[in-house]
Amino acid sequence: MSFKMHLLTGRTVAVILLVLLLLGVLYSYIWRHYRDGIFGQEVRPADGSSSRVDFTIVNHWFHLVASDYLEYQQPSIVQGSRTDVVTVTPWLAPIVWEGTYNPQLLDSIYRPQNISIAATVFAVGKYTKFLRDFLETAEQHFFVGFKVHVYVFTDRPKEVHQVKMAAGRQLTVVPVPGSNRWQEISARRMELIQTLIEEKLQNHMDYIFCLDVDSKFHGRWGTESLGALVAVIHPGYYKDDRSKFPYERRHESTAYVAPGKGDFYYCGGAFGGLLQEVHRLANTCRTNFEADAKKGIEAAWQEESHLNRYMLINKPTKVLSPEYLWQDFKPRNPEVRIIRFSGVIKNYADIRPNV
Ligand code: 5GW
Ligand code: MN
Repeated sequence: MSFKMHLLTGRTVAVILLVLLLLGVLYSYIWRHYRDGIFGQEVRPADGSSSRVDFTIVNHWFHLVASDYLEYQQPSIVQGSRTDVVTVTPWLAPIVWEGTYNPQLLDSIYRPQNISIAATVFAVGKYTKFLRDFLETAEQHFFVGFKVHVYVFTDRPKEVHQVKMAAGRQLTVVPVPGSNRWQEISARRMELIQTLIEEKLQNHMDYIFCLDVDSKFHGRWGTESLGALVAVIHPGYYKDDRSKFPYERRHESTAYVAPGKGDFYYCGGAFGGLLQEVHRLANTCRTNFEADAKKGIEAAWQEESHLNRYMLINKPTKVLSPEYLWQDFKPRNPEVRIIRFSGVIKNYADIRPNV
């Protein structure tokens, strides 16, 4: 007894405390790096500047829990439900076509996760006239039964029609300055998406979709479209050889795509995914757009060209078929069994500013 007491006095106690302190510091240091290594995502802009954006851990995406009670048709492993179209990319991302998925099964997986989806839409100048149809049809078809937050960016907030929205769904109007130059509107779109994610959505929403306003929903657009990085195949080029894609072809542009390269031609009018993925995309496209502008270059199809360049290098993890952005003036092709979202026919002279 007296021997132990002797050991635990004076210098010994100090040494033990010091060792414990060191162990504590070491432990928290290791734990932090371990955690960051697994979940952390540093998003560096393309120009290599040091801004850092942290996103909360998104677990649900990696773990799909189905209900034990739902009964559904057995999926076949030898007989594809669609044989008239390609349903997977060479990098093994699904290409979503009607008939390839079970909406009830998908919804039953995602509903308990209580996911939230942000949607951005720009209505600058006379484009506000498209808002009402866009918003009303979104209520009927876009992620029905899920938490949806629509952000309308406009220079005419008074013209935003009050649309009755279901519980759990809301609309926020974000005032932006007007502009007569499409180039400016286009460039600002990516910047505003980036800032919205950084300032408003981070840690609140899971997914984001960025959509053109001159369009309407006609059919379901839901959980089947979820993915880390989601692109939509442009309805105008999906049967064409890549040499016909209207990529930016000048070397000087950061959107340049070499002849003989390219997977699909994607729409600038609809893209999305997880917040951190879309943040990275918006940041990169904006930076590249600005680098081009400094050299006096404007890519062939503005941000659509930059988006296509981005998606060539950063492969989308889910690809949506042209069902997800058709054009009203185009007759429906037989492989397109349903049109879910489609650009309306517009009178350009009537709506676009004189440039
Ligand atoms: C578009 C073209 C030239 C000049 C201005 C515009 C423009 C686009 C505008 O004045 N206001 C506006 O809000 N936009 C936004 O950009 C809309 O959300 C629009 O849907 C999107 C893309 O422009 P679009 O739809 O005219 O392009 P396309 O290729 O779908 O015809
Ligand atoms: Mn459009």
